[in-house]
Amino acid sequence: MIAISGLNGKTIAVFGLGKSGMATLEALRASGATVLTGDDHAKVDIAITDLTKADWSKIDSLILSPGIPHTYPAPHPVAALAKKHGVEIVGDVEYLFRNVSGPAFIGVTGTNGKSTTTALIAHILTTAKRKNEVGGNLGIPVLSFNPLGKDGTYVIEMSSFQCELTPSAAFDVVVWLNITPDHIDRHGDLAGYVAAKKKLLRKTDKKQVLVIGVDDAHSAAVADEMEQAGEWRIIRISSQQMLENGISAINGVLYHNGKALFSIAKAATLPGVHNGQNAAAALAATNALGIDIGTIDKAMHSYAGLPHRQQLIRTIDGVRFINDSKATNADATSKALACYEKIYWIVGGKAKDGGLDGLEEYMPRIKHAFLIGEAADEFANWLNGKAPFSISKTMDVAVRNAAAIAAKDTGAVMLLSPACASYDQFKNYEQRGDVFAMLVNVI
Ligand code: UMA
Repeated sequence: MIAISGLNGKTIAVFGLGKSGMATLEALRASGATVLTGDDHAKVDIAITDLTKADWSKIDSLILSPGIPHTYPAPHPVAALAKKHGVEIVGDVEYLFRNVSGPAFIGVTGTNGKSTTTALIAHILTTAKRKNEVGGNLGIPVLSFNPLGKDGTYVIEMSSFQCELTPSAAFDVVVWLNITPDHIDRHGDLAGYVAAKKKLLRKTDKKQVLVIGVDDAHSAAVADEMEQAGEWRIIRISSQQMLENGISAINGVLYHNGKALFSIAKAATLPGVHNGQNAAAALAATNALGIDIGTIDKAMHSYAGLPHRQQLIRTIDGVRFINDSKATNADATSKALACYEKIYWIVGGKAKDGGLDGLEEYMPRIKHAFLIGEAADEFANWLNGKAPFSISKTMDVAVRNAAAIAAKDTGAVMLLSPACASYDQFKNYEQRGDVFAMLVNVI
C-alpha cells in the first residue's frame, strides 16, 4: 500500500466506494486526515456520510471514483457541491503522484488496447528483472501498489476519466495508442475526449517520452503538435505503415526505422493487427527505459494474455469458443472480427453511439449473429441484408443457440465480442465474460 502523508488536520472526502474508493480509504487511514466516505449505493460495511449534507467549508479534497461524472452530462450532486465550495476534485492516481517520487512511471492511454499494452509492458519489465507494479484502469487500484524504490517502475493504465482527475500526472513515458469515439457522454464531444487524454502530456525537465500511435488522424495530429512544441521525445508507432522514423508492426514483424527486429507471428497471445500496435507500443516504451530488444522479444513470446480479451475458453470439435467481452465498442470488436474467417458472433448489450457502424467490411465473415441485450432490435435493423442473425436476448439463449448451429463447423469460432457496454444485463464486462465462459464450460 502507498503511504500517504502530510494530511494532518485535513478533511478528505472519498466518494464512490468501489475497488478504488476502498483502496483509497485504506491508504488514507494512516495519513492523519479525517476521512468522510460516501456512495449512493454502498454495499460496504463502513460508516457512510451523506456528503450532500456535509459542511463543505471544512473539506479540503474530494477523491472521486473515476466513473462518477463531475462535468458531463451533469456533475453528480456531490461533485457539484465540491465545485461550489472551491474544493479540488481529484482521483486516486493524483494521490499516488503526490506521495511517491523515485520510481519511473509509465502511463498507458488511448481508446483500445490499453489493458493489453499495460500488462505486456509490466511483463517485459518482469522478464528484464525490473521491479514493477501494474494497475490503474486495468483493475488494481494504484494506492494498493507496493512501494518501490528508484529502481522500480509503476505501469498505469489511464482511462480518460482518470486523466481528468490527475492534475499532477508526471509520467516518464506516456503511451498513447489510438483515438476512436468513446465515452462521449462523459466528455461532451470527441475534442473533449482527446483533451482529457492530453492532460497526461506535460513539459518536464527530463523530456517526457511520448510513444504515440499514428494510424488514426486524431492521434497523428497530437504527435505532430507535440513534436512542434519541441518539449517531448516522440516515438511514433504504427501497425499499418512502415515508419522511416519509429516502430512499425507489419505482418507480424516488428521494425525500428524500417529495419526488422523480430517476429511476433508465433506469439499466441498477441494475434491480429491491433496487437501489432500494442506490441510496438510496449517495445518502444520499455526500450526507452533501457530494456534490450532480445529481452523484449523473449517476453512477448511468454506473455500470458488477459482474460476477456480474445481469451480462448474451450475448443469443441474444432470450434473455438472465444471470450472478448472487453470489446465494449465497435472499434474494439473490429479487432477481433479481423482475426477470424468463420464467425458465430454473440453481440449486443447497451449500445454505444454509432452502434455497429464501421463493421460492414467484416460481415462476410459472419456465419450467424446472435443478438443480446438492449441493442438487439437496433442491431437487427443494422444487420438486415448484411449477415444472418437471430435475436437471443440473453446470454444463455445465445450460447445455447450458437453452440447448436456452430457444432462441428471445424475452423469456426464462437465469438463473444459485444461492441456494447454491459450494464443493461451485467455488473460489468468481467461478469459478462465470466457468465459466457461458465455457459461454454457446461456445453
Ligand atoms: N457510485 C455512486 N454514484 C454514482 C455512480 C457510482 O455512488 O453516480 C458508486 C457505486 O455505487 C460504486 C462506486 O461508485 O460503489 C463505483 O464503482 P466502480 O466499480 O466503478 O469503481 P472503482 O473501483 O472506483 O473502478 C474504477 C474504474 N471504474 C470506472 O472508471 C467506471 C475501473 O475501471 C478501474 O478498474 C478501477 O477504478 C481501479 O482503478 C473499469 C472501467 O469500466 C474497468 N473503466 C472504463 C473503461 O475501461 O472504459 C473507464
